[in-house]
Amino acid sequence: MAKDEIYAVAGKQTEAFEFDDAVASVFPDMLRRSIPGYAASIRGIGALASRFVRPDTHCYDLGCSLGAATLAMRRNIAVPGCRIVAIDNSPAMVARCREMIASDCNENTDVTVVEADICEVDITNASLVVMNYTLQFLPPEERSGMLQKIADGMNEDGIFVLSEKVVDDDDALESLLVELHLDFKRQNAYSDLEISRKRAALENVLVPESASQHLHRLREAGFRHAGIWLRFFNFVSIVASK
Ligand code: GEK
Repeated sequence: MAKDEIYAVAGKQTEAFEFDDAVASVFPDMLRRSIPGYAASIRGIGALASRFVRPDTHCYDLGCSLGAATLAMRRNIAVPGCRIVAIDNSPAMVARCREMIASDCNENTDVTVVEADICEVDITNASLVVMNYTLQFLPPEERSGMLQKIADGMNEDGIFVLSEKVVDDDDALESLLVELHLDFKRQNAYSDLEISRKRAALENVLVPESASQHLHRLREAGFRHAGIWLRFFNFVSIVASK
């Protein structure tokens, strides 16, 4: 797995973060070392796929990157006639995702990888929709419309997985969670310089909200049941159903 050294070298830190070829080429290492609970989120998505995906329905991986969640779904879908639609608007991610899917030997479920803005795609007949750490990259004013579209396109017994970096409503807890996340990155061999350069690059690109804001917005979109099923420091994953 190629090592993420993007912010170890001078130069990049003056540009806003982008999902370009340099990021795509080190992405698995970047996520493993940056997102507490990432591996658990992927495992959980697999478990939810085996439980919730119904025959002849669609599954969506919105902001699929290299397709980790898509592959977890595919390995765990036990029913026929389904299609996974994996969508990302980064050409570098989509190209590599297509390679990952092509080299996957489990072909039980069809996968279509689409290069598109998730705000522009239709969601229909969905039994599972996954947004694993992607809503945080949409402008806040577009988030309610996105969730409404997901709710409208989901079947009554379907499930939505929303994973996000969050901020805490309590200032003291927020400071603690930020410190714990910094320690997590240091333990994963990111230097303080790399951490501060990446934080500057993500400013106004990744805009986190509180878990309570997400839960409120989900209820407004028509998800009557919504709650946190996974949390590690300031990263949460929520499941929601209608
Ligand atoms: C995983 N889910 O491995 N339309 C389409 N894609 C977008 C958009 C948009 N409007 N905005 C951002 N993206 C993955 C990890 S990464 C999370 C998701 C992270 C894409 C962007 O190109 C990137 O590939 C992904 O969302 C976010 O489970 O890097 O923290």
